[in-house]
Amino acid sequence: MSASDELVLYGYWRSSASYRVRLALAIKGLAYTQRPVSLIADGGEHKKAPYRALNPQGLVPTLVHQGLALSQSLAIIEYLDEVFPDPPLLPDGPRQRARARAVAQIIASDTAPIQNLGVLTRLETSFGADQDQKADWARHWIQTGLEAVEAMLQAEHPEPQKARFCVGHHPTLADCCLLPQVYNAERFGCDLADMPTIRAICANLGHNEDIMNAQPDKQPDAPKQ
Ligand SMILES: N[C@@H](CCC(=O)N[C@@H](CS)C(=O)NCC(=O)O)C(=O)O
Repeated sequence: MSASDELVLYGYWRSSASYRVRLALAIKGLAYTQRPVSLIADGGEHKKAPYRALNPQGLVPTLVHQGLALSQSLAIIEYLDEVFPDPPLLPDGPRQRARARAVAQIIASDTAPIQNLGVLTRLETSFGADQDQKADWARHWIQTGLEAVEAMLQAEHPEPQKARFCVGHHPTLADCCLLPQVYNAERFGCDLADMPTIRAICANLGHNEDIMNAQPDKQPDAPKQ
């Protein structure tokens, strides 16, 4: 049995952090078993003791590999890159690696956490925000984060429409973060018209069948159409 046979992903179909890890697994061609954790059913399975035993923070995703439970999507992706190095998920050289990590962190550290389910729920329960106000909040922070990413990517890609990947010549950690954030952007109705580099990269990544199969709607726990 190869090491990859023992990968188990605990995630939720619409979770952008879970989507990041699915993309990394897809790009590396790694087989894995999915164990869906509903963030909605019964107040959220992620908050219950059985899941917290695996992930004390009570957030998805968790990746279990050979008995080791790993949390935090960026840490998981870097772990996968170290244990299964081909194809790599970081570009060549320190400059490009720093760029890829910066894009990933704008999204995973400075954007997604402000618009995740827990924050939006707290806006409602503590401050009385309604659906429209919560959506407006999410849209604002996603728009702000993606505008910064677009500006960074334009520095990498002088001809935005020809951009294929965030950094370098193959999909990286940065692309694993970009696609889920754009999915969220579309969900909340952000305006991506002035983001030609992001749109070109997403369109290019969309040609890859493995990447497409990692999309939220294609997951076993997604609502049936
Ligand atoms: N920094 C974490 C974020 C994990 C996270 O926020 N997961 C969300 C789904 S994308 C979650 O579990 N939300 C449940 C909640 O907020 O109650 C990572 O990158 O893995």
